[in-house]
Parts: sequence; C-alpha cells; structure tokens
Amino acid sequence: MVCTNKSVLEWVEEMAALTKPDRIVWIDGSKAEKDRLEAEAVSTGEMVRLDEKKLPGCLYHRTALNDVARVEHRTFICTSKKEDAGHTNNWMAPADAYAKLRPLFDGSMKGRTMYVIPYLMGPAGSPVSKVGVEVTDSIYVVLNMRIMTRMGDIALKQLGDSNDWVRGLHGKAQVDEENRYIMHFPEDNAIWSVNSGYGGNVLLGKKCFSLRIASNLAHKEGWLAEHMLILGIEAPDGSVQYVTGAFPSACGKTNLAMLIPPASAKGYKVYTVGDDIAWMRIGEDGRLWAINPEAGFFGVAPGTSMKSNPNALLTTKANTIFTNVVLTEDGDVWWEGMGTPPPAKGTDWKGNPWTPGSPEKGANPNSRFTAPAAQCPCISPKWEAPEGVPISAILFGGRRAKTAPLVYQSFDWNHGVFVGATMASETTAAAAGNVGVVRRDPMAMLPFCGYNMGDYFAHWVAMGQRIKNPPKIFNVNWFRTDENGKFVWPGFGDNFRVLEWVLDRCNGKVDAVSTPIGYMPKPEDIDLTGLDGFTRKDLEGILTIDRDVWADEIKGIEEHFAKFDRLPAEMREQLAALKQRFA
Ligand code: OXD
Ligand code: MN
Repeated sequence: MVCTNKSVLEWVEEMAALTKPDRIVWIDGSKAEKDRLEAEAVSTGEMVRLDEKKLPGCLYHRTALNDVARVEHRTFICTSKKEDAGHTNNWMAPADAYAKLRPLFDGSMKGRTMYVIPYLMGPAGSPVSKVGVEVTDSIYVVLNMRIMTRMGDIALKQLGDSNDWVRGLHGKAQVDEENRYIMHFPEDNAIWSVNSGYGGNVLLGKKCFSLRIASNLAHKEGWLAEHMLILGIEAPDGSVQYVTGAFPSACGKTNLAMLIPPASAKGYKVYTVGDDIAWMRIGEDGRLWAINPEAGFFGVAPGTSMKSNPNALLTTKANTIFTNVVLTEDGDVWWEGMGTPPPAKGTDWKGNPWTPGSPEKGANPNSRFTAPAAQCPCISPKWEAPEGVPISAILFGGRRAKTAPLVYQSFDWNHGVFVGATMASETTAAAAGNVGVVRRDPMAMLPFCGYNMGDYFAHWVAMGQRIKNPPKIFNVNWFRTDENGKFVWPGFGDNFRVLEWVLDRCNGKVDAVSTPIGYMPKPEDIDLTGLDGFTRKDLEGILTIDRDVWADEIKGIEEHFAKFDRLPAEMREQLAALKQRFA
C-alpha cells in the first residue's frame, strides 16, 4: 500500500531532509519484507539466527555495552510551560530541545537506510486504537516493532487521511551515551530519540507513545493510559472477570499476568490480556473497559523459567528476538534463573567467551525477549476485542519488606487513588542507576507520566466521579520479609489465592476487617489449601500493620507530597484521614 496521507508524507520528507539517509524504505508489515530485513540483519552481524529446530524463527541481538536500559535522567517532557511537566519529569522548552537534537540528527543517517514504520497501538479497527509513525535507522527496531505493534499497511489503513498520529523520530547516531536523549513533545504529538538502540528507548510505540504521550492525550480526552497488566480470571462456571495491576518495572508484572492457578483452585483459569500497558475508557455500561495497546511482550529474561512463568517461556519458543542473553554454541539461548543447567560454553551479553565459572553474569540483568502475544498459551480470547474488557478490580503494588500487608482494599475510589499515589518500591535493573533503593513510584508511572503528576492524580479523582460502576482498588505486596530477610509469601501461582479474595470482595462474597489503612482479609478467607509449609500463622504474620513502621511511612508520604506543586486537595484529605485513623 502506498502512503497517500499528506501529513505523513510531508513529515517523512522533513525528517529525511534532516537525517539525510541514503535510502528510504516504507515498511508494509509483510512476511516477504520480514524475511528480507532479517537476512540483511544477519548478513551484517547485527542479529544472529538461532537454531531453527530449537527456536524456529528466532533471532539474537546484543546492544552496545553502554546501552542496556532506559535512561530516565535523559528522558524529557518538553512542554511550553515547565509546570506542565511537573517535578517528576525532566523538562526542556520545546524550542531548546529541538535546537539541541537537530544537530545530533543532522546527517546522522548518511550511508544508512531510513525505515518508515506506520504502526497501530491497539486492535485493528478499534475506535480506541491510535496510530504512530516511527522513522528509524535500525533494522532491529523494525523487527521488534513488528512484534510489539500492528505495523505497516494495517496502520496506514486505519489512519486514512487523518492528521491524528504520533510522530516518532529515532536515530542510533553514534550510540553516544553523552548525547543520548529521549524527548517527548506532547504539544506536537512527537517523540525524538537519539543515540540509543535499547528497546525501552527506541521502540517508540511502547513507553514513549503508549504511556508518556498517551497519558497526555488521556488527560485531555477523559480516559486513562496506565502502566498496568490486564488479566482475566475464569471461574468454574465459565464466567470471566478482569483485573488490571500496576507494579513498578521488573516487579513480577509479567509473571502475574500469566499466572497458573494452584491445583487447589480447580476449574479456575487465568488469561492474559496484556502484561505492561492498559488504555482504559468508560463504557456505555458505566464500567471501565481496558485494551492492551501492544501486540507483543518485551519481557525481562533473567528469572523467567518453567517454574516462575511457564507461559512466558513457552511464548518465546518461536518468532522471538532475544537481546543481551547468553548465546550458546548450538544456537540456543540461556540466562540466569532459566531453571536449566547453563551451557558448558557460550558467549555472554558483552560478546565475550563465557562459561559457568566466569565471574560475571552471562546475561545482562535487564536482558529481554520480544515475543508475539498471540503465541502465549494463556492469551485471552478477548485480547484483541475492539471494545476491550470490563475491569472489576485494580491492583497496586510494589516491593515493601515491612510496610504493606499481603493485601488490602481501599475504602473507596479516592482512597484507592491515594494508595496508588503513595506506592513505593525498590528500584530494579530496568532503569539505569542504583538497584535496591526504595523510591515512591505513584501508580508505577513515575518514569512514564507525561505531564504534571499532581494533575495526573486530579485526573484519576475526576475519572472516579464519572465512572458509575468503578472497579474496586486494592494494594498487594508479595514481598514481605521475615527477620532473616527471606520472602514469607510463596508468590507466583499462589498469588492467585489473593486474586480470589479480591474477586470475592468485588462480588460481595466475603466481608473484611476495617483497619487504619483499608479493608483487610480475615485470615480464614484466604484459601491456603495445598500450600505446603505455609501456615495460617505465617499468613497472619503478613496481614499485620506495624504502627511504628506506618508512622515512618506517613512521614515518607508527607515528604513525597511536599514535592508536589499541584497536589489535589483530595490527596491531602486522604493523608489527614489516614493519620486520623492511626491516632
Ligand atoms: C518495562 C519497564 O516494561 O521498564 O520494560 O517497565
Ligand atoms: Mn513496564
């Protein structure tokens, strides 16, 4: 299909005049095109074809050593007014940002090909899906976008002659760390990303569009763009209820989205709709409906095993791109925590010879798989439903060793917004920087909210007033530790036991204990059948609230809130009420 959209044609011409590629290739999304690009990437060494028997259709790639994670300190929201970006974002005036990046892009594609990727976030034909166009000089980006989005003609068809699309310019340039920038221009519907080749910085449909730009659009248009998984729980009678959940990066979100219920939960099944992003709108029935805008999973490889997440591992058995893991001599891949013996010899993520005795890890802690969602054994039959799925519950959570109990329910919507707004967790390897430091990460959106976070909380409060049948909001914490620092709750598939209680609450089947922080389960209402070595007493231990710990927590929340210039009154009221309940 030849692009006839005038706004797209003009913009591509403008980008080409700036970057000066030798050739421009329009991506159509066809199989022939995929074969051609893969062959080219393999011939240049940019990608390695893996063993066709073990991993059919799979490719391997290494990023530059300096380029293995998102770079939050180099990610900017470029709005005319600084206050509109807010204190949680880096800000630059749009004119200054363009002036800074233009020289970096100028001529940067000389000797290279510029690929033009029209893509669709959301199911084809859905009124809530949105179109983007990314130009890039990276085949790796094209092949990843092919998995993560609906790409090519399908997107041009949905766009028609509309001017409503997100403009994404990506250039590897010299992969220079010192000049790496991920700039968002919400007022222009544009994203400019330069000097990186790492997924989170360069697959512009994902974090940049579907969260940072989309959260802006959602604020304006009255919906929610959230860093949330979406899962469906089918009961033995065949009815299905859907839950979304926000957890900071690499906190087990993909595992929860694909969990397998324990044997004791006979007749129950969990379906995955999405593992990272949810776009939610109010339906005609007054409920909140969610779609997954993505078409693939960009998951963290280390720790993914047949034990921790069989569905994810099985999803990656074909047509998958592996980045920064160990490459074995027989064209297979391996990573720490895969649950299989390491290869005797291989090549590590840096490209060096590696053996199990090597002092360094073979796979980068943030190494990834890019796999088609449709291949997931537990993909929901509704995952591409144009209208999305109706949401019964929203979960917030993070890693808290001592503070939050296993689960509690908010008293109401605004209290739920407060619970999300005060969420905290340890930092992980998904973002460059320190690992293991506790940070506040409201709704897991700290790195992804594309506007003033105070306005974002106010938007959540306003949405609550418009949703006639709102989901109930819960906080979960799988990471309470004992006196030896060991996790108490078994987690993984057993998290289903908590989901069961959550749905029981939504369906009015159980009552709960009212505590200063919210409604907590009566220990007997969490089904522990078949849980070896975990007793009712253990459960009671992680359903406690320590007053001293919470006194510190309240101080922490006060400090967190003090940084906001536009904190809605409702959040101050919630904090005051929390203090009151502890008094
Ligand atoms: C991710 C993240 O999903 O960092 O990659 O949140
Ligand atoms: Mn994420």
